[in-house]
Amino acid sequence: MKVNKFLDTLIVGAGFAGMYSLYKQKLDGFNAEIFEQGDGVGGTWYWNRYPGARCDIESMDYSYSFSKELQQEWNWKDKYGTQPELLEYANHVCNKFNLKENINFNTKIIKAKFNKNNNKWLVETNDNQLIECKYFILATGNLSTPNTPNINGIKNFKGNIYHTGAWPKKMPNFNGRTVGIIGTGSSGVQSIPIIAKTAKKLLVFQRTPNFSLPARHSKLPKEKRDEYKRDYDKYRKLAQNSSFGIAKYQPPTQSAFDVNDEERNKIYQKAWDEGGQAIMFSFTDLLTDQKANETAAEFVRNKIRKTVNDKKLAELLCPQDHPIGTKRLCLDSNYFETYNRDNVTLVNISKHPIDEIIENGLSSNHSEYLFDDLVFATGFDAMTGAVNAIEILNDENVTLKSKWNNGPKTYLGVMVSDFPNLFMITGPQSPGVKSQMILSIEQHVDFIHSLIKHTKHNNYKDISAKTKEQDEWVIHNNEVANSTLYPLAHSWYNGDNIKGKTRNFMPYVGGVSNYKNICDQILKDNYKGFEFS
Ligand code: N01
Repeated sequence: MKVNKFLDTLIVGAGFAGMYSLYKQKLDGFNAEIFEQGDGVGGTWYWNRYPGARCDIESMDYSYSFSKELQQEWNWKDKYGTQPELLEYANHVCNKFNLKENINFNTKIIKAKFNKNNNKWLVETNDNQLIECKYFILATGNLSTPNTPNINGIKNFKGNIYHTGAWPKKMPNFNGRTVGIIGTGSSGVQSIPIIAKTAKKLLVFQRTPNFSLPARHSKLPKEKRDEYKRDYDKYRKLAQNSSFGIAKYQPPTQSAFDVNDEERNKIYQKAWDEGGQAIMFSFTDLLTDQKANETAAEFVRNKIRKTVNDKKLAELLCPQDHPIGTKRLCLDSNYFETYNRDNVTLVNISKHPIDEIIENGLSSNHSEYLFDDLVFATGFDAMTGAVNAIEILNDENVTLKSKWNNGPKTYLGVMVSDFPNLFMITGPQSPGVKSQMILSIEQHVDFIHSLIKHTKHNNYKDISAKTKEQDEWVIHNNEVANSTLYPLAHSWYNGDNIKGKTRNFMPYVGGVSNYKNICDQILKDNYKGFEFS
């Protein structure tokens, strides 16, 4: 077959990771291109256009730091970026740094095979292009493969079906319609209050309630924006040196039991009033000690009980199955208040699971529920879904997917042994999803770029991760996770949400600051754990 294009670097995905990676590659004179299946940049913020979609990290943090000019010229309008604003920002970055000329839109990468003879990857697209590249970078995102549960009868449904993670560009009009929504994770929690405002009736099918904290959205006052801009370096440093990559959430210093009940509740109340995830940063042991965690969990449950008028309904909305914070916390605007509306009904499908979808609704062994439109807010095949969707073969014809059958194994979340010159940005066993994503993306891209530059400047043919160091990293990742309460939850962090996926806690929860120090030390230690040929 004829090769259509020769590149130094092929990057998959034009989200924030892919764009920054392309920027770095171009800056250093690499012949690099992105292949992106959508028709625009933005990744998550391109696909998740559902009503109410916005970031749960404040805009002044959730933004690129690599260009001082960019961070000074861009004026965030909202405290938490809305999806349209974030997409506009992504487009601005793309234009400002002339990235578009190196992006192939509407093109999906379907296969990649490493050729040991020339130490290059041969990559195939869905429109039969063949591209040869030396470095192959997966910037495919962690939450980018929507999960639509395979419910019996789905094909029989006559109304419109939507998925929050692949929302149409033209906003559907729910005016006067009865809508059914399945799922009460972040996407459901954000969209339910908005859909409820226009729909004639909204039926929420809840299997497991989630903890959600008030976001307390507001416009971003100019003074606040200016204050940040005046001292941006300071805030970026604070973020880098924190656990989750957010400047204002510095490590707490006392245990939940260092204070009495009254004092503890005062601290929780202050954090609740502030909004966002502040509560989880109140005490040192909230994610390591179940009793400490329960004090915060019960505080939040009591808020739900106070908000929802119907007492039985309030109990149904109170999470009891996992410690607070061990599943990704939702941030909401009037989520629990929405259940006081006459046009909203919560259907408890944990008791009566969905049997099948019928042409005008769905049925359980208990009842039939009729609606015009169905929204799946059922999440993603997280962290490995998008990587496994590409058939990636090493020189011995072994697929990455088969290597990961019992869960992903990576070195630092950036490389996999036996797959030379293949990199992933914020892959499994890195802090990516447990951090301010753009900060982690920048750190990962910088690190990967150092590895690539070192390979090139020394005329090495390839770079790969050593198996021993990779295995040690995976063990370390699991040890860190097992010293916390995270594994107690059934969550997408460990693949529980996907039928048949091996249970494996994927993110590194040792903190972004520790992780960056480890990566920096590896560079200083002569690229420890990597081998070059
Ligand atoms: O997905 P989820 P998401 N039958 O997996 C239910 C990020 N994000 O799209 O818990 C019935 O959290 C499932 O029920 P259960 C953020 O990191 C960020 O909401 O498995 N129900 C659950 O209620 C987030 O964590 C932002 O029992 C089924 C829901 O669907 C991540 O994306 C906004 C079912 C899925 O919840 C994913 O969030 C949005 C079935 N067969 C998302 N299958 C912000 O920045 C699944 N469910 C604010």
